[in-house]
Amino acid sequence: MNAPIKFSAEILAAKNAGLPIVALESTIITHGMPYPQNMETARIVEQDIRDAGAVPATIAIMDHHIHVGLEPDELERLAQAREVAKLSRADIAFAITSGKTGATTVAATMICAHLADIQVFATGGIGGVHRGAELSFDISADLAELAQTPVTVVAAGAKAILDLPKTMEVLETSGVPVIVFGQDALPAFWSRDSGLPAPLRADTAAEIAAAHKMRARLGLPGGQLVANPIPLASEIPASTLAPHIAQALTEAETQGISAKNVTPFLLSRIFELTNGNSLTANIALVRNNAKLAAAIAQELN
Ligand code: PSU
Ligand code: MN
Repeated sequence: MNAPIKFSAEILAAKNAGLPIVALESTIITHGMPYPQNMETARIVEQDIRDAGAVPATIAIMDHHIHVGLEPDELERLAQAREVAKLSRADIAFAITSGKTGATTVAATMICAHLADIQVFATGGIGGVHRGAELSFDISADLAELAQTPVTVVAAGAKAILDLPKTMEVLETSGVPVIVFGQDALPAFWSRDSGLPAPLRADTAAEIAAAHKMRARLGLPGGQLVANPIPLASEIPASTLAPHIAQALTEAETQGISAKNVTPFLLSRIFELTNGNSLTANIALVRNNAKLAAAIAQELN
C-alpha cells in the first residue's frame, strides 16, 4: 500500500527509535468540544501520553495527506477551524483527494493508525447504536470498523446518549471483544456503571496487550474495545444525566437533527444543560484513557 501519510517530526523520531505510539482522533477536537477547551484538552492529553512513556499521534486530514502527529500550529489550526468535515470510513479518500481539512472519527482514525502501523488508540467514547435505531437505522460506522481493523481502542464505554444494550449486541455479533478495565460493570462514558455487565474484564495493561497479540496470531480481523471507567472523582451519576439526555434527544428530534450531526448536537446540548459539567467529566475520562493506552502501547512494544 502507498497511502499519502505525513508524519510529524515527533512521530518520525519515535518510529526511528522504536518507541511506543498512541493514536488520538481529531473529531473530538473539532466536533466534540468547544474552543478553546478543545485545544487545551488536545495538548494536555498529548502530554499525558508523553508523561506515561509513549508518544502521541493526533490524526487528521489536511493538504491532501493523512497527518499522523500534528505540529503545534497544525493542531491550533484544526482546533480553531470552522466547517471542518467529520470523516468516517466513507469520506476519508474523498477528503484526501479534494484537499479538504477533515477531522477523523474513531472509525477513520483506526484506518489511519493501522496504515501507520500504530496499534493503540485513545479516545473519549466510541459511536454506537443510537436510540430509535430500529427506525432511523443510525448505527455508527465505528462498530463496523472495530470488527475489521486491528487496533485496540481505549474509550470510557459508548456514550450514554446511545442505546447501550443494542450497541453491545452489535459488537458481540461482529466479534469485537469488549474488555472492561478493572471492574465487572460496563462503564457509560460520564458514569462508571451502565447497569450492564462487562463482557470481559482485565486488570492490567499487559493482559490487554496479550489479547491483542493473540488475535493477530489467530488471524482474527478487527480490533478490541477497552472500556475504561471514568475516575470516581470525575463521574456524573447516570441519574443526574438522564433528564438532560432525554431533553437533548427530544430537541434533536423536534429540530430534525440527523446523520452525522446527531452526536455533535447531543454533546453540545448536554454541555449546556449541565452547565459545562459534562465537558469537565469528558476531559477527565479522555486523560484517563490516554494513560491506559500509553501503558498498553508499552506492553505491545
Ligand atoms: N467521543 C467523544 N466526543 C466525540 C466523539 C467521541 O468524547 O466527539 C466522536 C468520535 O469521533 C466518534 C464519533 O467516532 O463521535 C461518533 O459519531 P457518529 O455517532 O456520527 O458515528
Ligand atoms: Mn450516525
